[in-house]
Amino acid sequence: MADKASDRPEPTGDIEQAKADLDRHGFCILTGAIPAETAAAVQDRLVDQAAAERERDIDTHSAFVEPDDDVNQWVFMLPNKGDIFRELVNNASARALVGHVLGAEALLSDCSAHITWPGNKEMALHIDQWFMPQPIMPGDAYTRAAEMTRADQPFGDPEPAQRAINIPMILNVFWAISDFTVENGCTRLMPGSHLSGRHPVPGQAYDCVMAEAPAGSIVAWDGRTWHGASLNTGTAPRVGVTTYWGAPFLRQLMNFTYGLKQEVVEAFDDEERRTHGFLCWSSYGSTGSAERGWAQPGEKNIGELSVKDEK
Ligand SMILES: O=C(O)CCC(=O)C(=O)O
Repeated sequence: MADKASDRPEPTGDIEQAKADLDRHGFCILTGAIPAETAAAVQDRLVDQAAAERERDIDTHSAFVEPDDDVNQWVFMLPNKGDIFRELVNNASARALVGHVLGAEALLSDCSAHITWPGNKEMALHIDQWFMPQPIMPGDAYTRAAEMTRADQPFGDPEPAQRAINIPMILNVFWAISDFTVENGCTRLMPGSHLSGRHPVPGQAYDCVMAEAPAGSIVAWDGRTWHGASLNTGTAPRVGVTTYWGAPFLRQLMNFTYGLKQEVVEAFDDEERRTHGFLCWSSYGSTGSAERGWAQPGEKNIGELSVKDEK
């Protein structure tokens, strides 16, 4: 039997190894995905943006994953906040991992920064696709799909399930923009937990792997993998960016079609417009025609008409 402590993914520069790590362990650490200069440019933009949002008292936090923690800062909707973030979304290695786990028609669901500051609270371990209904046997009771809550889950141990489990619906391609270290609170993850079909028991300690990674790396995890940000016991902020991808029929975490600035969308090529949700998928995301086509803002869509109206 494999030694559990050593049965974990090591940082790798090899994309095929990273894909194999995702399959086996539920996460991977891919080094050198962007050059150090790009990571530094992203960091500069983010530090400035985050400081400006704090200065204006419009800084944002995540009550869902970090209740009562005003130290950690989330900078949401990054495509509106700098062209440089497109490099993370369009990155070829990131897209290869997304294609491997989710397939070619995945959508970008979120692109936001998580800056963990010294003095933060530890984020609880969780899975990203908490909303997925559990597989059932005919006649079993179930939680209604439109009434899921984060508390409404099967909690348990991270061992492989002996029953059917869900497939991955989310891939979180999380970017180490600063170096990720144990001291500054890098993401911790539980190898193999993606195959358990369970959620971590709240408050229980697990033998997680600390995903130490140099700036410019991707730490990517399957939507079923147990993970969370850790305590920053250092002196400088840890800067991470989530580019979080999902199946094309899932509602996106960020409502890009409504919230993106017009000039941002105008600068996108067709593939970027598709990944942000502007292309209708099998009639999902449609804005007037059930056929596959581009979403249109309300003022361009057919409104109330009558044959009595002038044509
Ligand atoms: O900031 C981190 O290390 C983890 C963030 C996280 O848990 C998430 O984006 O779901």
